[in-house]
Amino acid sequence: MRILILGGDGYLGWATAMYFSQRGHAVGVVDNFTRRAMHIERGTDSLTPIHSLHARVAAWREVTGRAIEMFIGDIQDWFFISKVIADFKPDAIVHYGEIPSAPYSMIDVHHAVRVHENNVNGTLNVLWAMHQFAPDSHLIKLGTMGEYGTPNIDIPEGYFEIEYRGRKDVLPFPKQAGSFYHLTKVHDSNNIMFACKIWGLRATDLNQGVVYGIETAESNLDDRLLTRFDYDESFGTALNRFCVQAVAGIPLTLYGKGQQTRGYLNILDTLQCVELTALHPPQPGQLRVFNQWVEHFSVLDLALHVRKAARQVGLDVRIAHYINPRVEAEEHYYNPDHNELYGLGLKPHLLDDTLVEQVLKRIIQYKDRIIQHSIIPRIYWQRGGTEDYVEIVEYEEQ
Ligand code: NAD
Ligand code: USQ
Repeated sequence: MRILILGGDGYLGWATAMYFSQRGHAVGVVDNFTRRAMHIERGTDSLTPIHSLHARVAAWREVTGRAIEMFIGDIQDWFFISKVIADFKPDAIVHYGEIPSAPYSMIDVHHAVRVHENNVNGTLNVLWAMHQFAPDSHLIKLGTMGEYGTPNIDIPEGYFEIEYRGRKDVLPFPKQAGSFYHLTKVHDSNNIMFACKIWGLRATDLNQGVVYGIETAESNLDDRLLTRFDYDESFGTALNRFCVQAVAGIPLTLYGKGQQTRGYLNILDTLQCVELTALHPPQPGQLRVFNQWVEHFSVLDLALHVRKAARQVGLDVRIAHYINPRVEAEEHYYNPDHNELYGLGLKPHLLDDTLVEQVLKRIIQYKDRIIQHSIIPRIYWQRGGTEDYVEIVEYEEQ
């Protein structure tokens, strides 16, 4: 297949590019390095020392003999992205090319608007370019489980049957996103659904949970091929942050009561899920929605798993409860479906099998690069936030 990866310099995008290339697909990557620029803006950096995209593509060719084509430019630039899609003629477009951070989108009006413009306008460009130049291509769009929020009922995969005032219909499940970033994904989903309906495009919205992990089989071939790994308050996700905090000797930053529950998956399973999706495209005019996660944990569960794993490598971990910098339900019902990708053949990796060898040991390798000041949360969803933690709790061994 010809696979175009938007956001191919990012955490998931670079890993995906190598994964498909290694399996013999023709791979192109698009990026404008906006993520690298945001790290400069925030004074933070990837834990892993990532090379430039050009150097990684050259190293990939040297190590495997395989080529990855690069297109450097902004997805918001219609002339750029429409030409790339017209010239590359992709069978599938894997769209990771958005700003992925909830806290970053909540800094102030400028950041909220920037994230909206980048994500919503970029995806609109991609849809129009597909309509005009690649109408048979399959859009594999990274959405998020956070589009649904935390309703007090089960969460289906995108659609549900509802009976109202004596009539029935199958409708999109209601969205209750928890940040301006998560809302961009809701807007994207609506735009994609409309484009499939009117133009007959085919698309899969992957409502992904929180990803963790560093290593993939391809990045393990050579350290020049490592993907980025973030742990700062804006771009680090919960589990990756906790693992770095464990190594840095900083009490784990649990927000609020720690009962917030989310679906999690290893980066290795992101790769599998995207591959399974690409190999099984939907019909023209169809927008499928898959919930892409493997195990769900409360944030406190996660912290306890990290503490247990850290003990195996001789680290003593403490757990701190912070006043929650976000506005979110700290205790809630959570029961989302995730059957579709399993039905296609997903063989999941589990947290306890991967935490020590594939995550903690790699972090220890790069512990001298940890930027301590980037860890404590300082972006507040509403006024009156504080960076002090409330208490350190000595939880019993499970
Ligand atoms: P990332 O920031 O590491 O990668 C995104 C890449 O897209 C970056 O390299 C960035 O420079 C590029 N990009 C952004 N806007 C662009 C534009 N306008 N033009 C060209 N390139 C652009 O993020 P990630 O963690 O790899 O996430 C990838 C996607 O998956 C995102 O859409 C994110 O919302 C989604 N997602 C991520 C997670 C997670 O836990 N990492 C979970 C669910 C969904
Ligand atoms: N949390 C803590 N301590 C921390 C960081 C986070 O307790 O130090 C809590 C948060 O309050 C939240 C939960 O952990 O309740 C998850 O937070 P996160 O930062 O790991 O995840 P989130 O902000 O939701 O965003 C991440 C990715 C985003 C993706 C989303 C999937 O950055 O791109 O869309 O995960 S999901 O959470 O399913 O919406």
